Amino acid sequence: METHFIADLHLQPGRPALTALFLAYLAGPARAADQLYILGDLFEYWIGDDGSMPDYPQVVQALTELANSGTTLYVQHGNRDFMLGSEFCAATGATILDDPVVISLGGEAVLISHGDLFCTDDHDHQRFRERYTDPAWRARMQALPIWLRRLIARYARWRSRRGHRHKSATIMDVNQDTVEQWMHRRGCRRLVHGHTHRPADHEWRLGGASAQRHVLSDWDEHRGGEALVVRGGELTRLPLQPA
Ligand SMILES: [Mn+2]
Repeated sequence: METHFIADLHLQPGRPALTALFLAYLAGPARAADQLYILGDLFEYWIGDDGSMPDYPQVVQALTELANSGTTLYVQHGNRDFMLGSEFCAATGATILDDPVVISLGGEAVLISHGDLFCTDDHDHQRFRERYTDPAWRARMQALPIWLRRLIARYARWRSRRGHRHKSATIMDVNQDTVEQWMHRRGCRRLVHGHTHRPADHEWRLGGASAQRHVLSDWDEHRGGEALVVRGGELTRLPLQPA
């Protein structure tokens, strides 16, 4: 029994070496996983299954092969690939999960999330999050012509890069009170998330007992990638080196 968690690969057509790193993982270490959870931002942007799936034939194929080999695939939306939809799921065998959601990991209730939900000090981002998590807003986006969605995605990435230059690192990290509220509300003492690109295992006292927050690493074709592997109650971080 092995469960893998990955997030923030930010795959994009212009970074073939990054895609190659992911394909090597899917054909290699991921095969040992009974479940693979992709906690958002697998793609740098996704303008809808109709517009983006043709950009990633190898990724779709490799995910399908992994699913066929017996690994159950779960995907959460990130703030970049929130338009991932039913065609992608039908093609790959993946299931899209709510964000956040509680899963059972070796009998323990664990909260999993992309993570931007907890970044409540970033008010701009929370306004954007309200929009992109609204199914009606997403449906309106999906109804736009592909060329226009492509343009909007390019503009959004430009705005995000510009925005990050003016925001402090603290504002873009999680808010501890928000984290604790969600964990309390969902009855979990362990949280796994991505988004912040600050891989770490945090342990602290929450309501008189120990609590853990595992932040997943983002991926890079030079630095490599990482999967959080849970096996027999043990958590390890598996580094994935570029070829
Ligand atoms: Mn993100």
